[in-house]
Amino acid sequence: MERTLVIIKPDGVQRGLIGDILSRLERRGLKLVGMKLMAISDELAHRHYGVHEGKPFFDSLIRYITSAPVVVMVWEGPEAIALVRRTMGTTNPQEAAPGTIRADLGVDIERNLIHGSDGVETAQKEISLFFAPEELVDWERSTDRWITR
Ligand code: IDP
Ligand code: MG
Repeated sequence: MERTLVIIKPDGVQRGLIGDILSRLERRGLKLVGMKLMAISDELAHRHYGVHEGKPFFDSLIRYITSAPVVVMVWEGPEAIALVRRTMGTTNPQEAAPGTIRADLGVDIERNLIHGSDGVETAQKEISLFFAPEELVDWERSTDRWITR
């Protein structure tokens, strides 16, 4: 079982797409174990996107992610990290496969709606950046046995 950090970025919130994006992950069968609406501070943005520091799009990325509220979530499931990334689609919506969130809802690489952790270590690091342990809920879902065996 894996956990992954997902962020509905400012464009997703502003465009009223929280429900659509959430619904795709929920219907897929992933389990929501943490969620909040928040503003990302400049400091938190730098820590979250530190790996991209020095790249030409970095300043613009920081301005974008701090420009308006976001919804941060932790989703749990088998292979949750890769599964979320495939449901998101590739970084550039123009190249993303139809049916993915980024392709269906976006057209611009700097307005690509959603973040998902890219590996087990980054997922753990990102989850702890955004959530205190007591904000995550361990719960049994009555439909679990109809989703996994
Ligand atoms: P990911 O979000 O698909 O994991 P990353 O390479 O981790 O993609 O980049 C983080 C974010 O930075 C992207 O989601 C996108 O918003 C932005 N970004 C990445 N590459 C570019 C680029 O070449 N031009 C402009 N923005 C970019
Ligand atoms: Mg990334």
